Amino acid sequence: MSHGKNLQFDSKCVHAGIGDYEFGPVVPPIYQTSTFRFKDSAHGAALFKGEVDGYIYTRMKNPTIKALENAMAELEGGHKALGCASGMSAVSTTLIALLKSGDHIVCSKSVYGPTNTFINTILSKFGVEATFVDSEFAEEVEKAMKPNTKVVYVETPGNPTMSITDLEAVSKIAHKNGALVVVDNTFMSPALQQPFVFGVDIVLHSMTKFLNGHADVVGGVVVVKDEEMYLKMRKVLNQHGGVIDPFNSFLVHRGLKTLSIRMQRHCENTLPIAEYLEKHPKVKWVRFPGLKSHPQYEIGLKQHKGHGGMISFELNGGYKAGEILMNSVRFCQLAVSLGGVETLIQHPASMTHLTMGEEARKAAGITEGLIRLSVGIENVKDILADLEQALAKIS
Ligand code: LCS
Repeated sequence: MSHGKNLQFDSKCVHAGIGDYEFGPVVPPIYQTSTFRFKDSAHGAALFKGEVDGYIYTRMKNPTIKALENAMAELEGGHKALGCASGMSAVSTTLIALLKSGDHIVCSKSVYGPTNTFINTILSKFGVEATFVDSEFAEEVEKAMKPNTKVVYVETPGNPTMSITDLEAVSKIAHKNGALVVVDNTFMSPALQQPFVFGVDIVLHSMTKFLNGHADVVGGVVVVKDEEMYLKMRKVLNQHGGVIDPFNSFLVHRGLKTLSIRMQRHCENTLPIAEYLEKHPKVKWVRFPGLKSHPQYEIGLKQHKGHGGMISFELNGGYKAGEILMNSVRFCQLAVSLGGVETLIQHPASMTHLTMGEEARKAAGITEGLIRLSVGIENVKDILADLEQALAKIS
C-alpha cells in the first residue's frame, strides 16, 4: 500500500515499503522460502525471460526483501535499492559493478577499516588503482582526479575520525571529471543526511547499524537513482551472491519504523556527552559534528538534520588511559559495531581499523589513542554517570 511521496519523513519510516499481501497483514510477511513454484513450464520460462513479473528464486528476488528495498529507496529518495548480506557486501557489489581493470578510484582516507582494505588489497588485485585523500578538503579530491577516475568514494562523517565531507562540492568535482560519487551514509542514516539532495549518484549503508538499530542483524543496502544503474548492480549482486535473507530483511524493516524517533534520541543524548567530554580535564580532544570545535562544523550544519550518535575522542594519557576507560565502563559496553539502542565503546586502532595498518591509520588521522563511542538511546544520565566513574579511575 503506497502512501505516496508526500508524507513527512517520520511517517515514511513507519509506512515505507509496505505492500498488499494475502490476508491483509499490516507488516510484510516473512517469505522464508528459497524458491517459488511456477504455474507451468511456460510461466517459468516467461519469468526467466522477464516477460512477466513474479518470483523465481530468493537470491534474485523475494517479497520480504523487496519490501525492505522499496522502503530504503523511498527513505533515501532514490529510484530502487538492493538488499545485501552486509555493509561490506554493499561496498563490494557497488565497487565491482562500477570499476574495471585500469580504472582509478579516489577514496576518503577515513573509512571503515575493511572498506579501505577491500580497495587496497582486493580491487588492486584486479588492476584498479586507488588514491586515498582527506576528502573533507574538496581541493584534495580535485587534485587526485585522473582521466581514468571512475569513482569518488566518500564516507561522511568518516569512521572513526568524524571528518565531514562537503557532498555538494565533491559531487561537482567528480561530475566535471566524468566520475560517479558513492557515499556511505551509515553514520547518519537518511533521517539526518540525504546524500542524493547534494548530487551524489549512489548511497550505501551498513544496515547493521542505525537502520536496523537493535544490534541483532548484519545487513547492507545500495540505493541508486535510475533503472540503468539498478540493473547493472542487480546483475553483479545476483552473480556475486551477497544478498540479505528474508528474516533479516523483516527485522531491518521493523527497525526502520522507529528510525526517526531513535535518531532524535541519539542526537539528544550525544550533544551533552560530547560537551561533557570536551570540558573534562583528562580529555585531549573530542570530534562530534555538533561541537563548534569540529573543523567542518559549518559543512555539517548545511548537510545534516541533526548531529548524530557518534563521538570520537582521545584522552590526555593516550591509549594507556583509553584502555583503563574501556576496562572501567560498566553501563557502556565494550564492543565494536555502532548505531544500536545500547551505548558501545571501542578502540579503532586495535579493533575496527586494525587491518588498515599503522601507516594508513596515521595518514587518516586515526591516532593510537582514539576512542569511539556510539551513544545509545538510554537515559543520558546513566551514560554520563558511567563515563564519570570510569574517567575517575584514570590517574
Ligand atoms: N560502512 C561503515 C561506515 C561501517 O561502519 C561498517 C561496519 C561497514 C560499512 C560494513 O558493514 P557490515 O559489513 O559490518 O555490516 N562498521 C563496523 C564498526 O565500525 N564496528 O564494527 C563494524
